[in-house]
Amino acid sequence: MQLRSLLLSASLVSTALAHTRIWGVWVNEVDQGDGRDIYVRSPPTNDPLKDLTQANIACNVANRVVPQTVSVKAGDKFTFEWYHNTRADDIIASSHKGPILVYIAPTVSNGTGPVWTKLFHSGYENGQWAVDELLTAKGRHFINIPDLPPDDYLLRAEIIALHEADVAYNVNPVRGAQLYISCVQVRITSSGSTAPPLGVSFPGAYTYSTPGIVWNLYNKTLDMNTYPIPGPAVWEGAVGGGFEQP
Ligand SMILES: *[C@@H]1O[C@H](CO)[C@@H](O)[C@H](O)[C@H]1NC(C)=O
Ligand SMILES: *[C@@H]1O[C@H](CO)[C@@H](O)[C@H](O)[C@H]1NC(C)=O
Ligand SMILES: [Cu+2]
Repeated sequence: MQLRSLLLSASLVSTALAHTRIWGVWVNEVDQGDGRDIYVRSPPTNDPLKDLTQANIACNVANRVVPQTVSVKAGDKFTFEWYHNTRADDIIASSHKGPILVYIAPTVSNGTGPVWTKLFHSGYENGQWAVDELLTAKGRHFINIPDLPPDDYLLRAEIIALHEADVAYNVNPVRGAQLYISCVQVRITSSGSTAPPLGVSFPGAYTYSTPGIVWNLYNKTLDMNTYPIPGPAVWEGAVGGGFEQP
């Protein structure tokens, strides 16, 4: 939420700053503990990114090696847990509706180059945005780990909040889609043989004219069911995901 909107609507002040980042993860329903700066390349604040051309669109502004990795194997249920200020709080302002996406890249790439493969995305389904489902699930969404070769990987979880996305950031830098991104260091220990295909680059995968980066949530004649989730199709080697009801 930006200052101009705050001034226009004081009633929104209490939720306007309910921004988000990842607290930690669960593997097969087992809590892996506080991951912040431990196995999550945690951004220093929960502020969104809006400039799609910056290197930090890959793994946010603090993309640096953290000391631990989370061990997983093919088929594991891997759950991301988001938070606002403290664990299990209000997660993200309910106004911040939009899709949720998960990508993977080899850690050795540091997220640079055409290395990102999409494993999951959810936009608008059954009258709900992915962010609505995330809130119902108390900040949790999951993927199943695909059968990839053993290696260290970065899992990039992303929320694209559309509440000011009726115009692109490069046209009006006060508004634009808000991207919340956290990368988690994992190590796949199972012995798959299918490497993820060459993927997309961040920055690069999204531009200001990519369908779904500009979208007017408040346009009553626009069918939300036609919302195009940004980025490539989900890779056919991906094995699903969703929102974990607590
Ligand atoms: C990793 O990428 C980030 C940009 O996302 C950059 O700031 C950082 O220096 C890179 N680290 C290494 C080790 O290349
Ligand atoms: C609302 O959506 C309709 C249908 O896509 C479109 O024709 C119209 O221009 C949109 N209006 C605004 C204000 O974005
Ligand atoms: Cu906001």
